[in-house]
Amino acid sequence: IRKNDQFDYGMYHPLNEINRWMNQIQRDYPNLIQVFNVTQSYEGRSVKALKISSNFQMKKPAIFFDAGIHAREWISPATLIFMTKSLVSNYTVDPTVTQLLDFFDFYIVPVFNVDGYQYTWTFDRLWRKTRSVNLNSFCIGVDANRNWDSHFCESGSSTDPCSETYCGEKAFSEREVKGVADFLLQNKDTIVLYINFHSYSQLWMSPWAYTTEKPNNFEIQDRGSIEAINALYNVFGTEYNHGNVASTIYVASGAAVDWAYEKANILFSYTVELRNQDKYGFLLPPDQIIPSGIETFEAVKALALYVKSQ
Ligand code: ING
Ligand code: ZN
Repeated sequence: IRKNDQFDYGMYHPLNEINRWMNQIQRDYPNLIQVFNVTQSYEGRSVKALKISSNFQMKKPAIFFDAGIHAREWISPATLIFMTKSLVSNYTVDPTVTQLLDFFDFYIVPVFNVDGYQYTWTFDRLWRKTRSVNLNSFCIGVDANRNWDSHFCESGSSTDPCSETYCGEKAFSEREVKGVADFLLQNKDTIVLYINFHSYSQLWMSPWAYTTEKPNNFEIQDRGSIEAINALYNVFGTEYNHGNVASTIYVASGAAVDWAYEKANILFSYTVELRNQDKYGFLLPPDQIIPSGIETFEAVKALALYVKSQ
């Protein structure tokens, strides 16, 4: 049997190839994967997700991962794609994966900002925002990680449509953001762990982003980050830092990680900055995709086990 072997996990792929991969891996693992549309983008593309479950009849606690909320951060979709394959191909093979898949359902959105991602392949490799047209401005796009309805457009975000951190006309002005947020709310009673993947800087972070004050649950959340980065370090010695977003990187409001914790009641809400520290920035060479996938998968497994034990 051919098992999805035409997809090269060690390369970056344009959106049409990623969508084709989703359909292919669903066909290869029909008992473990269902592909569905979360929402439509501004330009009318589907924002697709995979549900990974060892039993689609059961309603289990769920884990939600998204990548590519910022278009240029190519290592995030690539890492999530690799981790998806690792999850399904290790079910009944690796006891930890088996245990996790029998306990949790996984929802995975490999490319959140589909219009922006496509644009980075065709016109501007360093595009970050969505591709929506702004009123009263020639500048395009909104920062999809400043557009959430949690301390919307307070500090660390801009009201200037030409800024890279433009928050948008109003919270959830962006269809992609609204669509993912609605999905999280619809599954509020099951989702226990949320991870929003970015690059770069090698950081594993928890709320808050909007203030340097720490939430009540900071200790229990940060312990999860420590579990994750220790497991990650043990693979190739890659060093990650951890902490609350605002103290670890900078203050930013209207972010996914804050909204998931505050409004969707997901206690274990994280945002991760993947490889590398600063040598390549967003232009991480493709030979780092598989190492990033392997180490991040170990981190995610350790974090999921920690969440399961809480
Ligand atoms: N960094 C993130 C950004 O949106 C971040 C950092 C994460 C801020 C989570 C707030 C919440 O600016 C990158 N590289 O995009
Ligand atoms: Zn980002």
